[in-house]
Amino acid sequence: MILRSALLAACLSLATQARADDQPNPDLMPRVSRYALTQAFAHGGTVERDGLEAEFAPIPGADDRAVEIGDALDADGDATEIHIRLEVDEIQEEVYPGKFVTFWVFAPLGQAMASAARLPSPTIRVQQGDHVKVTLYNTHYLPHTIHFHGLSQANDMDGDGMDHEVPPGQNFTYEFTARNPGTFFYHCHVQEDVHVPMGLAGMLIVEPRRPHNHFARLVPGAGRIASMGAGTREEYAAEYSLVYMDIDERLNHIASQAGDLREIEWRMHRDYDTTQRVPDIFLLNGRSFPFSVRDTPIMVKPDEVTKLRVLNVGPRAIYLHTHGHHPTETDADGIPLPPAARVTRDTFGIGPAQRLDLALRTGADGLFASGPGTWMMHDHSAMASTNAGINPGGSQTEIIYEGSEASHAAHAKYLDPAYYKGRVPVFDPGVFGTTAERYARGLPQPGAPAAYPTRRRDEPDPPRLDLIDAERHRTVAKSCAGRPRGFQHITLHAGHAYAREGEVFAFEPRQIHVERCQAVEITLENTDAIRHDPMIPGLDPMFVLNVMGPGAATASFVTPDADITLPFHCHVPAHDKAGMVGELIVGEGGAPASAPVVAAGVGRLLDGVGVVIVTVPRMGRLVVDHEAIEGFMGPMEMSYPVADAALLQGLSPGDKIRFKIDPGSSTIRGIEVTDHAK
Ligand SMILES: [Cu+2]
Repeated sequence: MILRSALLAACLSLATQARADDQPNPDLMPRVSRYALTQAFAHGGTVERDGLEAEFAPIPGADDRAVEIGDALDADGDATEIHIRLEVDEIQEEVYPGKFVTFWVFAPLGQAMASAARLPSPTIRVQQGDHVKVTLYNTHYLPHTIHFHGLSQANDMDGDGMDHEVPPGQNFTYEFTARNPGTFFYHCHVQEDVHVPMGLAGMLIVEPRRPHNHFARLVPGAGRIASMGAGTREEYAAEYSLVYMDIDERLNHIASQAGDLREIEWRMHRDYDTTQRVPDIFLLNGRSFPFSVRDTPIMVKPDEVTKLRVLNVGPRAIYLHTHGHHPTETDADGIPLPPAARVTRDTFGIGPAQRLDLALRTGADGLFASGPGTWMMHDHSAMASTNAGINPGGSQTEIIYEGSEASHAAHAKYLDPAYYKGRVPVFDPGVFGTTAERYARGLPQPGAPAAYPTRRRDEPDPPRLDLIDAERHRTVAKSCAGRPRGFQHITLHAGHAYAREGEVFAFEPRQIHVERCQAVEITLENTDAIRHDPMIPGLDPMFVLNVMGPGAATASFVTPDADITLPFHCHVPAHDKAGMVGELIVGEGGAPASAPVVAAGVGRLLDGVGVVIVTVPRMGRLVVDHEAIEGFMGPMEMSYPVADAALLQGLSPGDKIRFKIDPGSSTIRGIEVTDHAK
């Protein structure tokens, strides 16, 4: 089940205390209302209601405390006090078909069994005049900061990374007043030549101040902005946040390759040389072609103006070219340009850290726009149109008019991972009088020297974190069904203070001895100023605790009636890697009796029943709260890849489903809705 915070419960009760004669129509209420200003909601228009709903909608996978909407100090009908809570997660993203890359991102504060982490780091949106607090919970194994780039702020809030590092396990709250509307960004300033390309950067938008101005304050990733601010809506029909970056995959690979944290630090900061970097992957909002078109298409209608907020996070300039259209530059680095300086052109050079706000006019006037269709929009530097040297790829997307056809991004050839491994001929082999099978006969010997820069040899793919995660959460033992024969209380200490050489976070004790069929009560004492989520993933029902520290919490479970050793770990991303693993030894201990289901069930699909938490089409994943899947996984909320993103179509949060899962790859291969949520 999704854990709901006490805060949410408290605010829900507050909402139900509204005066009877002032009750808003429940059909129009936000799905999760924790908003005290129900007057505004009841008497505002549709747009304001939509804004409110977006402002208070929970972020799937995030703790409710990720965004805290405070008081309206200026009494203008919307909140002035905004508190955002971020953590630092290590994640993997499939950036183009078959290519999984490890990143570090700022993410909305997570909850026990889920995560809202994705690339790029989330878009923060505040309003001019807002008093903003951003708490950085450093859940990662290296020090980090947040630097709010371009904002006017006090010197001790600058997060510059020289004197203000937030160590692992600690938190720090940055505070600023958003003085000027515009497009800004935030990023880590510790070892920034490495930490920014690893993904620790996101867009920060300061909306113009308007009364009754409601919109989503923290948006995972970037892309089309669904709930526009009132000031932007006055001038624009739609709005997009576009975050461009490039990476040198060899750097990102280090985080998933090395075993010891000291080795990761040394390889990233002492062995890898930023001055020798050669980027090979080019990202728009965390994706390369064809996924960039799928996830960030610029959808337009004729005779509209669309606002494009463009941020270049990467270390090289981009040259953004819009086919068929001439946008106008309206703001540079968060400052409005005087009318005489508002240049209209077809290619915009944008240096590292720079932001350009572009007004994209559509239609067929022959100057600003050339008419309906599907038009490319891409970084015109040659390398940026490739995925590691294979074209078409890179950060390109498309301006797509309503009713226009999908582009070549939908072509099966480009969705085949083999294409980007260089194993598919560029052109039809018939051009050369041959076939795909006979094509290789015309190639030089493997390893033959070449007098030009060649593609990097295929490195071994990094371990797939999602598959490992699913694998280690399989049920291997059930709690004793009968009445427990005994009771034991255990205090488990957690935090940086218990780490040994080479570790950052750890538990103490690391081995817990318990009896068979015994009730065990565990009190977790978390000495860090971040969350730790101890969990026994192989036990059914699953045991998990989510403790924001410093602080303690207690929960119980019953041990299996068998001699077995069950690993336990902290479920926060990468905490097991940082040292937070241990063993629960039941009775004499021992390996699980049942062989893993993979060996027995090759080719056999298992049946699952559950409730949809959220679909993530951009990642081809389904997060589902499911019942036990016999021999595979206990009842839990889990994120699984789906064999085809089309399986997710038509699914809504709350839908009850039946699904077929391949236990070997933990991939869902079929979904059937048994009961729609609405
Ligand atoms: Cu932890």
